[in-house]
Amino acid sequence: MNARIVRSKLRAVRQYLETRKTLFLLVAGSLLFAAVVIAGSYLHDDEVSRDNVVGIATFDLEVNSTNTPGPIIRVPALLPGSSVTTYLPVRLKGSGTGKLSVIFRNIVTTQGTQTDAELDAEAALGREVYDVPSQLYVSVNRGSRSTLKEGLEKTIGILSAGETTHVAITFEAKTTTGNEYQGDQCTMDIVFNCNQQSP
Ligand SMILES: [Ca+2]
Ligand SMILES: [Ca+2]
Repeated sequence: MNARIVRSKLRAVRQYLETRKTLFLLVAGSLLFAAVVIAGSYLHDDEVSRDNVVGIATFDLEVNSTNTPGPIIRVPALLPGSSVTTYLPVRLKGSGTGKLSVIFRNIVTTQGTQTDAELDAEAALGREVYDVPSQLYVSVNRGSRSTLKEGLEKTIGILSAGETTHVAITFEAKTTTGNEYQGDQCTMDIVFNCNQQSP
């Protein structure tokens, strides 16, 4: 066997040994990784609660057992110095507590049918007069009186969930109302407002 052949065989042996070493290192690394993973996999357990729900509560005011109460007062001929009171149930359905108030909005005044006495009074004043709200007091649940005006708000109080309260709204024509207001009228919306209070 000549020297060239011997060197060739020795090189082949070295390559074989290098390949074995690499394989050994790969296998050893894999075994070490697996050992670490298995060592960190302690016991465990899961429980699942299904069909959970979160929604928003309802908060629904009803006046006279309806959402569309229509007119609640129709008194076209109130005498100065007299008053009229209307009573009606107001209910808060659903959840929560609310602060209830009444607001007078969209007030429209009209001259109406004019009598000779009214025409004489307006002639003496030199102008037409039909500002009816200025001649009306409003009170709620016999509370303080306020002259009716656009946006007037009267607080009623706190309503609990499911509670029904009876609200009395009183209109009173002032004793100072004169002939210039005969037959005059005003119309308005009466808004029942309920605001949720902090839980
Ligand atoms: Ca409602
Ligand atoms: Ca008038």
